[in-house]
Amino acid sequence: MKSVFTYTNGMTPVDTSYCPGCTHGIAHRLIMETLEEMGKLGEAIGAAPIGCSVQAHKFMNVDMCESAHGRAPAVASGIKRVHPNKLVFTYQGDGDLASIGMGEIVHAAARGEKICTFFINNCIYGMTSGQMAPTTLVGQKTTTSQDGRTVEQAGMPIKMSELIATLDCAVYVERVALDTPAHIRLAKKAVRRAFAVQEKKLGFAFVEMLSTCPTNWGLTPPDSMKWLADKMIPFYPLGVLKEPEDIQ
Ligand SMILES: Cc1ncc(C[n+]2csc(CCOP(=O)(O)OP(=O)(O)O)c2C)c(N)n1
Ligand code: SF4
Repeated sequence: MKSVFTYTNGMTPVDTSYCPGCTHGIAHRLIMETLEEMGKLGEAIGAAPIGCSVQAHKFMNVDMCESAHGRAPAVASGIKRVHPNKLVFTYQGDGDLASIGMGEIVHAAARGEKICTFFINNCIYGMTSGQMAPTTLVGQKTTTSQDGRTVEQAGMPIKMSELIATLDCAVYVERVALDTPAHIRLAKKAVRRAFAVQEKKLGFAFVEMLSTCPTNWGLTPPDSMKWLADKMIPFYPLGVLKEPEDIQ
C-alpha cells in the first residue's frame, strides 16, 4: 500500500504539548523535515528557547541545548564556533527573541554568526498566559493591554525582520507564514535556504514565521488562521528581505 503520511525521523514519536491549532508543531516539523531531506539530522545542533517551545528538545530529534530566556543566539554562537561544520540553529518565540533577547539576537546578527535563527512570531507571550509582546499589534487585546495595545502607551510593534535586515552580516532574511498549505510550502523553502546559507558559510540567516496562539488570542484554531491572515500579514508583510546571490 502506498503510504500517504509518515512521520519525519526528525521528530520524536511523543505526544505534543502544544494547544490545538498552535503552529509551533508545524514550524518544528518544517525544520526537522528539511534537515532529514538534507541528510543532516546527525549534524544539526539546536538552541531551544524559553516559552511554549521550551520543550522543543523533546520533539526535535537532533542534539539540542536549552538556553536561558532570550540567550539562544549566544549559546548557538558558542556551539558553532566550537563545531564549525555542524548546522546550528536557534528556535525562538517573539517574547524570547524580541523582548528579553533583543540584545543577543542583534549582536549575533551583527557579528555574522554562521547560524540560522527561526523566529516564531505569534504577537504574544504564550507560555506565561498572554501578556503583550514587542510584536503585539496595535489594538490587540492581551492580559496586559486589556483594551488593546495603544501607540501612546506602548509604541509601535517591532518588525524584527526589517531590523535584522539592516545589519550587513545578516545575509538572508525572510518572513513567512504558517496559515495555509501554500504559505507552509514557502516556509519550508525558506528553512532550506537558511541552512544553505549556513552550509556555504555566507553569514547569519533569519527566518521569521508568523504563527498562531489560539489559546491566548481567545480564538478557535480556524479563526486563528484567519486572524493571522487578516491582521498579521498586512502589518508583517511576507517575503524575502535579503538574500545572497549564491542561493537564489
Ligand atoms: C529570565 C526570565 N524572565 C522571564 C521569564 C518568564 N517567561 C517565560 S516564557 C516567557 C515569554 C514567552 O513568550 P514567547 O517567546 O513569545 O514564546 P511563546 O510562549 O509565545 O511560544 C516569559 C516572559 C523567564 N522564564 N525567565
Ligand atoms: S499557549 Fe499559544 S503558543 Fe503556547 S502552545 Fe498554546 S497556542 Fe501555542
